[in-house]
Amino acid sequence: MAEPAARRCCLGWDFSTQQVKVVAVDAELNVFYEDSVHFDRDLLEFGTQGGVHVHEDGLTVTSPVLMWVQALDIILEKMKASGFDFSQVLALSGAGQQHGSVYWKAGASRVLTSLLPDLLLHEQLQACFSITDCPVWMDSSTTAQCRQLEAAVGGAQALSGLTGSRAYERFTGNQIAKIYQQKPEAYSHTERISLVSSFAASLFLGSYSPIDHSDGSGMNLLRIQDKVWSQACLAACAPHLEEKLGPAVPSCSVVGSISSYYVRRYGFSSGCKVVAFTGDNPASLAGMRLEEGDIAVSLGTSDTLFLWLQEPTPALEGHIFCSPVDPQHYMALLCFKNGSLMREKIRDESASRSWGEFSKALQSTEMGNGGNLGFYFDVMEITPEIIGRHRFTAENREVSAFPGDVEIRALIEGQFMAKKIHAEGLGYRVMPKTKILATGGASHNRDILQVLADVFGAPVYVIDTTNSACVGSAYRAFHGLAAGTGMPFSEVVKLAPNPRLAATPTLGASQLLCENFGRFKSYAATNLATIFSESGRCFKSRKIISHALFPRVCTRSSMYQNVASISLCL
Ligand code: XUL
Repeated sequence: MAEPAARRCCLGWDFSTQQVKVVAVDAELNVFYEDSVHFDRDLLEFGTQGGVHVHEDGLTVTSPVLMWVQALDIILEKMKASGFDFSQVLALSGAGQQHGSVYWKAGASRVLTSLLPDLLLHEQLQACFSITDCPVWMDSSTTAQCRQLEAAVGGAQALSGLTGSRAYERFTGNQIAKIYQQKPEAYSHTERISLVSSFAASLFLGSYSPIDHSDGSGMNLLRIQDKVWSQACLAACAPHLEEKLGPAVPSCSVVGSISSYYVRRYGFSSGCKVVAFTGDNPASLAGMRLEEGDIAVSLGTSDTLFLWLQEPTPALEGHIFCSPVDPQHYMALLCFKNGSLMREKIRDESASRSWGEFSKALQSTEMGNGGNLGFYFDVMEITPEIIGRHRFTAENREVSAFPGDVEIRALIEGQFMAKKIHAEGLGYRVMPKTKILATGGASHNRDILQVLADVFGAPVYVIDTTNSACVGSAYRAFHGLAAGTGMPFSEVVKLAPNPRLAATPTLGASQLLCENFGRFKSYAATNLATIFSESGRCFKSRKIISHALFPRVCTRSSMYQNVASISLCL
């Protein structure tokens, strides 16, 4: 699909878990070139599955750093062979899978700054890493380090208030702490620690790129309010960490010009700017062109929400990151495990395995579902940590089944009400100009989107996000170029194709759903309170994570008893 015409453009890169991708976007914001290198398929010698190695303990997950370097070599050579005109690239930026970390060995900086254009990158960087298998976001082996970090700063909520998230195993500070504790030699021989994003930017710069504020928020180390490293968190993770991390910079910073290596080997212009790389989720937010008050909902295997926030209230669930496109604002990320798989199960059970029947059920039932509410978590949910199916009638009676069409509406209304509750818990408020951008498998079902519009009281648009991190990176490169002029990101991307309107809220929906919403919240709160008081099991207080998000604890005893049987797997 290459079109070797001389088109001024920006490149957007994505160093994701399974592949490296690139797109070229011209000044009218048309994507005119795409390419990718798939780790499992194109770099067989590294023997990864899904781009990673899962270690014997089942918890440790790493990727070889040289595989990422070699993927960049391959893709650049492919572009060159296709006649891609690198001299037209004004700027580039990129995204990396979040939380993963790269450990540059003492002396690596010298190699980076003197790359020889006759050799490939991986031939020159072989000996530049003190850790060759990098921990990635799928790693969950650092529970001990998480507890240490939370204890050091006064608990999970205190850490969340500082850094935007309670301690998560995959977050980089905890990964660094594990490396320091288990491989102290390697740690002491490390001169610089990068995120996957800033590592990739460093390859283009030919020197160490700073970490940007948005991806830096996924480390449990950056104070998201004043955007400086937290000395308390640094000290709790490892010694001399600040000097190994280097500074953190605003996400729209130009971090330098491209290394002469790329000018001489590939014909880039020496004026080509490198704009700070960021995490894949922040880059996707840019690719979807989220604006103040907007929400993006990805309805996939699991459901993910991105929110644009002005005044975040960090909680024990979900993550707050600095915004990648507006230094004053924030984004939130919420992940719900019971997404499409749950919808498919209920479709199979209650709609004869047919999406058509599923839609008919939504059309034939009233908004508000006659007061019937349902919670459906067949796999252990993460937001909050809960499992089980529970159904309540309008009279607050728990029942073991609903008629099929009621079941279907209870599932969909329940899934979206839960999202709204958690979004509000992080400080999100629907604004008159709010748009909901839906993507993923279930975004093809208009009736599901109608419920989404009704629950949130905002119009729903459908957007294709296949390349959103890559395209968002190219948009961010244009934004970085314009940063000196103070032009807002929304202005930079105004020519990009508009999403398609799919559903508008039904008149009166929000009033009708309001009561259900309150009851839904109460059930969730009561549920946790009940389990807390009635179970003989031992709970860690941080596990009662929904309390902050479900503040309206219901005191009506009938309702209290109704939920006593809800099984929380803690
Ligand atoms: C976000 C996260 C994942 C990775 C995937 O917190 O861990 O979405 O960014 O690449």
